[in-house]
Amino acid sequence: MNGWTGHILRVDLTSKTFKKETFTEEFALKWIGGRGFAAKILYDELKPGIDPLGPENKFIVALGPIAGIPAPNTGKAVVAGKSPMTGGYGDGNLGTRVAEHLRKAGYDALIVEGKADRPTMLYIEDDKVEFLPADAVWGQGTYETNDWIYAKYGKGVGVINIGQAGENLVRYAVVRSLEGRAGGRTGMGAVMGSKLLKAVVVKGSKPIPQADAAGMKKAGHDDLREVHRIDKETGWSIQSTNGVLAWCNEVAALPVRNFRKTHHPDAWKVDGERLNDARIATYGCPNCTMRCGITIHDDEGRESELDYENIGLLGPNLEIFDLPEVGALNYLCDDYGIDTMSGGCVLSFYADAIEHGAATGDYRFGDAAGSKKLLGMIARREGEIGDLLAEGTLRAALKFGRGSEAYAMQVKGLEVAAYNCKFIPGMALAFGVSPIGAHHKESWVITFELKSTSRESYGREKAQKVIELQRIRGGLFEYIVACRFPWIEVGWDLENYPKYFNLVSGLNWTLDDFWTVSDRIYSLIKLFWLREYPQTDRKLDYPPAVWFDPANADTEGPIAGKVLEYDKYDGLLQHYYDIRGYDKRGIPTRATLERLGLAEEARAAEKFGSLT
Ligand code: PTT
Ligand code: SF4
Repeated sequence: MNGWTGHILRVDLTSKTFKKETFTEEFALKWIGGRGFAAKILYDELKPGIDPLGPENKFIVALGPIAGIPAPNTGKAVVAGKSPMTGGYGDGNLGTRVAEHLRKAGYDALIVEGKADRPTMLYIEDDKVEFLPADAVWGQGTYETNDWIYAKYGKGVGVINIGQAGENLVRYAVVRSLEGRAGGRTGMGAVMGSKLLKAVVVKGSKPIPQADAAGMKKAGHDDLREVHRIDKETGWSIQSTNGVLAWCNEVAALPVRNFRKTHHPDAWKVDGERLNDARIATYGCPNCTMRCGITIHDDEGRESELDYENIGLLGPNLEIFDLPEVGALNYLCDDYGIDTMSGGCVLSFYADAIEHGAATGDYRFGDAAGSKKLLGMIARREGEIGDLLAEGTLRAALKFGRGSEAYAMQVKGLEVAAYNCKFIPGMALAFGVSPIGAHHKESWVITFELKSTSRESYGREKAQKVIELQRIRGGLFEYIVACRFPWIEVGWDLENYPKYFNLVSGLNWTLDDFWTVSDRIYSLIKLFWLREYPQTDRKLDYPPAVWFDPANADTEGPIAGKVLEYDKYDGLLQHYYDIRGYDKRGIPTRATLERLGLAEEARAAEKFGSLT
């Protein structure tokens, strides 16, 4: 089967056994790979209601037909499982050499089941699978763990690993890869930790089956050069993702003080220009020629790699405007394996809760030293507060009470990304309907919304655009498995992706064929949620309440006096459901499911919740 190895590696940590399984062409064409494979496997194999941190959960690494093949930005892998943050489907996408090595070992996906009886490192080399003790690095951070692995196997192998946060089941622990970065902010590091799985190391040497290997090689090489040229021409990677910070500040979309404010006069101190000035090195994922990772020295002289999300949520959101201090918080998150985004939101929520009398403590906005200390306590689940904050913002708010849930900045239990949508209805919708909780990865509609439409509008065109972007970002790039930055940041033509897909598979797909797959995967994920939350209703797709609160409106600046309006947001949400073919609760109708080839999956869901 060209385009796929046709095999999945299934590993059981409890019995220390493994199986090489095959999948059919029908499965491949219906789900393509990455998020598609992961969602389908989890839907079929997980019993609803299982504990995401129990041995019944599965940890999946899933690749796509172009993953690992030299072509623009294909060094990415999807990590997935039932999310400890949300209780729904969870995944993330990280740069790692595992993408190439796992495919060269002969697999399109890895499923890890059960729980080891001691800290374990899974070592996969082509057909060989070993369960190796990882006691030597259990309790260590991701940097030391990675060094230990590189010392054993050399730097060329594929590695993913966790830090103390994953080991201690911090619900928003990430999976780390030092060739790339961090992924699975839905708590995939905690899923690994719950299985006592410290690391996965992969080395593969077989060719990846491709219909036109020579054509793909040429296209890949030419295009890598071309993407590099365009990136240099546009100058995007001079500031990389953090180029957006100054704009967010200008348009009142920056998270400041737990999203209470939308801009700050000191924001320039941590903007893209300052980040580039402080640059000491540049990092990139495998197969990337527009390397977006900028590292700086933190306030203790350590190398820390910063992106917009890390800076936005650990900087302005905490009212910390010193880059080396933000760098230190980011370094600690990376080493402990804490998601910087949820970590930043949890800290800002705690400061806000203290300020509003819902919690006690001496932590304040602007307190870099206190933030460092708290991150350590969270990673170790130390003391009552470390243990509670390790549970995430929503669970902490439910404990604090006193109305704090309204300013817990999360949707479905996952903390929001660094876009303050107090008065940005379309982007608020994008967070509301993201299938994994509030994440910008699915639909980054904010630039379209602010540059091409009226900010005031709750019109159908915004719901339509959210869906269009979801099909590309949360769809195509997550199942073909490649980084979306060449397309979104430097204008690399989307048509290139069917081109690569057709070269490796020998098929003749167009972009329209892909959109059906995207919709199918989104609908299946909705069914996953329905099974977990049979009482589900449209409120699950609402952004944080504080964005609707007139008392929280800005008192000056471009959006003074403005907040989101409930009725209008609900109307926008309804447009979204109507276009997608979902019912009033936000669940795909039976007709929609049948149209997408999900009749069987619908029958399985109906045991848990009714369909319309
Ligand atoms: C992603 C999320 C992001 S999204 C960022 S910064 W970003 C944060 N990075 C973290 C980090 O670093 N360390 C840490 N301890 N926690 C972190 N949490 C946050 O995780 C990432 C890039 C970026 S940088 C983005 S937007 C794009 N994301 C892509 C995606 O999701 N899919 C895709 N097909 N291509 C993408 N390209 C870009 O990749 P999650 P990465 Mg990450 C230090 O996975 O769970 O979605 O969290 O993947 O390898 O780090 O690359 O301004
Ligand atoms: Fe990785 Fe950045 Fe390159 Fe994307 S653009 S592959 S995130 S280095």
